[in-house]
Amino acid sequence: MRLSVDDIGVEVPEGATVLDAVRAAGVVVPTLCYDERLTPQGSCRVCLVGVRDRVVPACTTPATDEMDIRTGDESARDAARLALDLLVSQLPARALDIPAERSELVRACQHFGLTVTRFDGATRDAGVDHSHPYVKLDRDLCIACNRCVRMCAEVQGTFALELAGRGFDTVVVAGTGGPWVSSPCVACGGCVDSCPSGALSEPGLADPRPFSRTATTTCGYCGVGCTLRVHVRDSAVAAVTPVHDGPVNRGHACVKGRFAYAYSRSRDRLTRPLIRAGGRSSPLRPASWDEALAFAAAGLTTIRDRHGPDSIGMISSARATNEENYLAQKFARVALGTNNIDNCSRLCHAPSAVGLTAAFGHAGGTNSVDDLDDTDCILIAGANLTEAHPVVGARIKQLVLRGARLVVIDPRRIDLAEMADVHVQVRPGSNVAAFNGIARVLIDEGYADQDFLRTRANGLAELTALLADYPPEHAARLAGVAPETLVAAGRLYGAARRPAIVYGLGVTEHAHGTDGVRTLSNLAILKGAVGTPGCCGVLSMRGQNNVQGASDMGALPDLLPGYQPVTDAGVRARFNRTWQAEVPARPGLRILDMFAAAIAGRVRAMYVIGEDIAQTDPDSGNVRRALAACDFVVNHDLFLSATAEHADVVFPAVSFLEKEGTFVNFDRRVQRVRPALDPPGEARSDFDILHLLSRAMGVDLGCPTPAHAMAECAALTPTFAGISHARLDRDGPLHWPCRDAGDPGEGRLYLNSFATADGRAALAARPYLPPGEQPDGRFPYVLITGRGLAHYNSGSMSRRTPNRQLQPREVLDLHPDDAARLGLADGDLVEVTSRRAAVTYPVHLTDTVPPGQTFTTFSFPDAPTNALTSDAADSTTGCPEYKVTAVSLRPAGVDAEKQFPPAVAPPTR
Ligand SMILES: Nc1nc2c(c(=O)[nH]1)N[C@H]1C(S)=C(S)[C@@H](COP(=O)(O)OP(=O)(O)OC[C@H]3O[C@@H](n4cnc5c(=O)[nH]c(N)nc54)[C@H](O)[C@@H]3O)O[C@H]1N2
Ligand SMILES: Nc1nc2c(c(=O)[nH]1)N[C@H]1C(S)=C(S)[C@@H](COP(=O)(O)OP(=O)(O)OC[C@H]3O[C@@H](n4cnc5c(=O)[nH]c(N)nc54)[C@H](O)[C@@H]3O)O[C@H]1N2
Ligand code: SF4
Ligand code: SF4
Ligand code: FES
Ligand SMILES: [Mo]
Repeated sequence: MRLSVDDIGVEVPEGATVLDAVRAAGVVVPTLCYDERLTPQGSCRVCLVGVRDRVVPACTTPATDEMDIRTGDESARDAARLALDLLVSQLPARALDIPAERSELVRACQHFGLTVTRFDGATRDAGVDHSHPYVKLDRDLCIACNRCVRMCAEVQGTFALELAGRGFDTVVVAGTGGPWVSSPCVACGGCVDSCPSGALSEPGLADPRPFSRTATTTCGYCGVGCTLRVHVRDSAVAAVTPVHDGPVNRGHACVKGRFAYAYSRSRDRLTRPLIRAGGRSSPLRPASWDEALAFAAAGLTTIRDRHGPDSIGMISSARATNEENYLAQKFARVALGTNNIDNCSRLCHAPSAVGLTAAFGHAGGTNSVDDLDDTDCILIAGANLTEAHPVVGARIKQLVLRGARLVVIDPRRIDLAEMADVHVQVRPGSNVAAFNGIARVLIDEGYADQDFLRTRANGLAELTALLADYPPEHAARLAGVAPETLVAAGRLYGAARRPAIVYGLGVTEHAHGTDGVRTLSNLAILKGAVGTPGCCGVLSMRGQNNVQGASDMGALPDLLPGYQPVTDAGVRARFNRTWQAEVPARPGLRILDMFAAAIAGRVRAMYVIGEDIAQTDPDSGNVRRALAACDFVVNHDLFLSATAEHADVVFPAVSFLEKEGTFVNFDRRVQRVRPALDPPGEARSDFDILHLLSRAMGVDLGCPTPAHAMAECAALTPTFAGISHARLDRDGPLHWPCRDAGDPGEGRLYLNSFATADGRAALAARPYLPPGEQPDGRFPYVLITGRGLAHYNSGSMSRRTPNRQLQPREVLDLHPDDAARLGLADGDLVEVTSRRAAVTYPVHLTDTVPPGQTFTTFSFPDAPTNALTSDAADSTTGCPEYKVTAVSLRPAGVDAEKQFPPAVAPPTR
């Protein structure tokens, strides 16, 4: 459509509003009840404009071809000014003290030349609610625009808010009206971000002083990869706000990315290198960089020269950038001369990398998250999205509210199970049986896309033969569910036009995790729901901010950057030429194998970057034995982690807030990371530390800056060849594969052919096999471990923030029937014993876990969950079976408050 705004000609798409046209023309019309993330409400009347002889609200009026819009129309302006004047007249004067860039209300007043409130003093005196650590309410500033309510409903899907009262007294209320902190609010910050008047605010925004710096970056917590703006004042983060056109988050965020930044200036951040120079029993002491580097270089060089390069095991960080991971694997292969390099992907989505590659060709999800917009049915397996990937969880809620069907396959009644059409409450470790049962339904009931199977897939005959053993009754019995439930799940997925599969660790962290990924992928292949126009494919919910990237960059024992095999002489030759070195041909050790080799004396040194293996890796007693068996341990971290306590050298690393580079999110999007803060003390980036250490060992790794490292990686890796910092800065995030500078990158993969050897998708015939660890008479319960909303993995960051007020301590979820049997009341202490250790937790009674199962996380060192977990691992990839641990429970009879005092976050500097 072509139309004009104050005589400026503009072109707007079909469906645009008058406001869209006004903004396209670059003309300012104030708005108060409007937010581009929400359905327009048209209630405040501040956006009135003239169209011919009428006065219309710009935000709700559709634009039409050749429309002549007049923003200066006198009657429109007068009416808008009056509406605003009335609103403002009810507010206390402090409403206008907020800096204009932080208040749409103040900007609107400036626009109309309103300087003081007319009825100053005639306020409601309704008071404040400061009960929540992050979301602060000043009721007197509420203008009842309803944006917070709509934000909570239409974007977050939590429905925590409503407007209560009448007329002058209308004000937002959380939950049933008690303190905000005890409402269902999940602290996504959406309402605060939308509030135009400052009624809803947050600690960092309450201070009227300007920010000294604002950086646009990518969240460093989870793999969703939200685009955030980090605002700095007094050399610390003052606030973080979501970028409204962030490609993944679209103006949304969660309690971690949005608010949990205080760790960055926590007093116990490491600010100087530490060394243990007097032998392993001496304490760690601060050292200069020169001394620590020389000490680390000598330690590693001695072991390499005495016991050979393969006597060193290196773990690179899925929290660090691509460029740092690129450099870390180059360090292992060039400076140490070993392929003993792995990353945290081993503990989560290694089965996805291997399983998805075998099924489709690439080691990542098949589609972009944007494709979910078009889905009519989502099948979620083993992913607790509203807590672990909250921004995607919120999106899925909205899709379901708009009519998409939902199948949830999870032993626990997670949040999304509450809105599911079918909840398949499988027994932990029985996915393959359930997925095979659903596959059987797809074939038997005619949902399989025979044409697709004939032209684009292999393996149907073998699969059909195997599925003879999986009629729904039998599959359901193995999975511990009713046959009708499996059939219903199969029918919903089968009948959908554009079904999507979204899965997480409930599929991968099992003794047969790769089989889980393959048998789940079967469903998409049978249905022809992958690699076809409009399809939604299979999304693997990668966990850490850069766990996809750490593997993409080749921090893997058998693969160089871009999943190029180290065993391929041609590939090695290319790397050798660029690196001026000899990449070893033999694949190296995986993480769990490094521990076994250390205990056996074959690995003598470990170099661990940004992973707290002593807390988060399985069977931590075993990990500690491995660390103790090493002659030398090097670690980089932000804090003195449990692993750092075992190290001989600890280098102080900087967080994502303090460095430059890129991350790859769960849907293969390469996104920029930019520094907002200066490093604390003498802390340095992992990038710089690797360079300094290699130089101290007499090796120059080249690529002096992160941009150079990305360029070198791109030149060596066909699938990243088109990616560079310059291009990301210019064009925004890019999906890989991105093969040249003109390639826009591929969100939806395989439209022409799959990237397997023969270009066809591969169905897999995999039988159900029992978990590695089974409950028995002595250990009758199954302990599931996983995530909660407020804390993140080891907790090293989230525990050092006010998130600690939201969840002060670890708890064990237990069904009330089990609790009654054990004589336990809510909050009592229970001792959990596995075949390896015993750990005490306060119990939390909930029927989200079925009887016989319990659930906890692993974010608190004083309840070391991984002392319990087993070393059983995926037979294909070595990914630990974190999701199934056989345990016994016993009342522990100690006062929970004494054993687990509700700690507050330590002070910040
Ligand atoms: N708040 C928060 N967010 C996080 C993290 C965090 O620590 N805290 N960590 C990040 C990381 S590293 C990762 S990898 C992701 C993980 O994200 P998710 O994969 O969603 O995380 P989990 O909670 O470990 O496991 C998911 C679900 O699997 C279910 N499950 C267990 N066993 C089975 C089974 O046999 N079959 C099926 N179908 N389901 C099963 C569990 O009940 C659980 O609900 O989250 C990331 N985001
Ligand atoms: N029982 C149980 N255990 C599990 C799991 C489970 O489901 N159940 N899940 C597993 C999974 S999926 C994962 S991903 C792991 C996560 O385990 P970890 O990787 O150990 O945990 P994180 O807390 O993500 O971060 C590790 C460390 O990195 C540091 N760090 C953060 N940013 C940086 C940086 O930029 N540079 C450096 N050098 N350090 C940094 C943090 O301070 C922290 O100490 O846990 C695994 N452990
Ligand atoms: S912070 Fe998020 S969840 Fe909480 S009330 Fe606001 S919009 Fe709702
Ligand atoms: S959803 Fe993930 S990436 Fe987004 S703000 Fe939360 S933790 Fe950060
Ligand atoms: S912004 Fe248009 S009516 Fe409120
Ligand atoms: Mo993870």
